[in-house]
This record gives sequence, C-alpha cells and structure tokens, in this order.
Amino acid sequence: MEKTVVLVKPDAVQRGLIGEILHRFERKGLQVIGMKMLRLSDLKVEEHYAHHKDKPFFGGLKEFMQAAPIVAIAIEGTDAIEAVRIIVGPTKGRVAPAGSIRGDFAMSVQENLVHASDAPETAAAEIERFFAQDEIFAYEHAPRPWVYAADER
Ligand code: IDP
Ligand code: MG
Repeated sequence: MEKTVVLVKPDAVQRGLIGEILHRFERKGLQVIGMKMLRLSDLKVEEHYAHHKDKPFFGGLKEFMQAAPIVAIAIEGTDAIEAVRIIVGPTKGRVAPAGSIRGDFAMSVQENLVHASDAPETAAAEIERFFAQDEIFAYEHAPRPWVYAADER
C-alpha cells in the first residue's frame, strides 16, 4: 500500500469543486486516511514548490496558492501515487484528457485545481508537511476485498 497527498487548490475551493474532486478518488476505490482545510504559510508554499522557486512564475504561483484556503487529503491504496496522478491529469488543464480532473474542469496551467505527489519520496515529505501524526488514520477499509484481488492488496 502506498500513501499519497492531494491538495485541492484555492481555485477548486472557490469553484465549489471540493466534493467533486474527493468523489473522484473515493469512487476509484482509494482510501481517504486524512483530510483538513488550511491556509498555506509562506514557508509551506516555498517548501512545497521549492522546485519552481527560481522560475519567473513563482511569485504568481505563491500568490495563487495563498489566495484562499486549500484542502489537503491523504490517500492510501496499491500504487496510489500513480493512480492518483492519472485521475488528476497532466499540468496544463486545457490539453489534459477528458475524464481526468484537470481535463474535465481546468483550462489553465497554473489554476489547475489539484496537486498530487509525484513519487514515494515527495509523498512521504508531503504527508509530513501537511499532517501531524495523529491526523493520519489507519483503519480497516471495508471495501478492500471488493476493490483488489488478494495478491494486489
Ligand atoms: P504538477 O502539479 O502537474 O505536478 P509541476 O510541474 O510540479 O506540475 O508544477 C507545480 C504547479 O506549478 C502546477 O500544478 C501549476 O499550478 C504551477 N505551474 C507549473 N508550471 C507553470 C507555468 O509554466 N506557469 C504557471 N504555473 C505553473
Ligand atoms: Mg508536481
């Protein structure tokens, strides 16, 4: 089982898409193991988007990410990092495939509704960044035997 992090970005919160986005992951069979609304501090945005810190768009990206609260969701499942990234779709909303969250609801590169961890190391760092230990819940996911074959769980 892998853990991963989704951030519902300020544009999605403003557009009333929190439920729609959460629903995409729930109905896939992924398990929600943590969820909270928060405002991103300067430190957290700078850490989170450190790979873009020197890009010309960083100032605008930071302002966008702090313009409204976000919702952080921790998700667990087999190969969850890859499964979640496929549901999210590629960065540029207007060319993201229909059926993905960005493909169905986004036109922008920046205002693209969701963040999803891209690798095991970033997923682990992002769980620590956004959740305290007691905000991540280990519990039996009742549908698991109906979602996975025994050798996939
Ligand atoms: P990802 O969210 O699809 O993983 P990254 O390349 O990791 O994409 O970029 C992180 C976020 O930074 C994007 O989701 C988007 O909001 C923003 N971003 C990326 N490239 C650009 C750009 O060229 N202009 C403005 N914002 C960008
Ligand atoms: Mg990324």
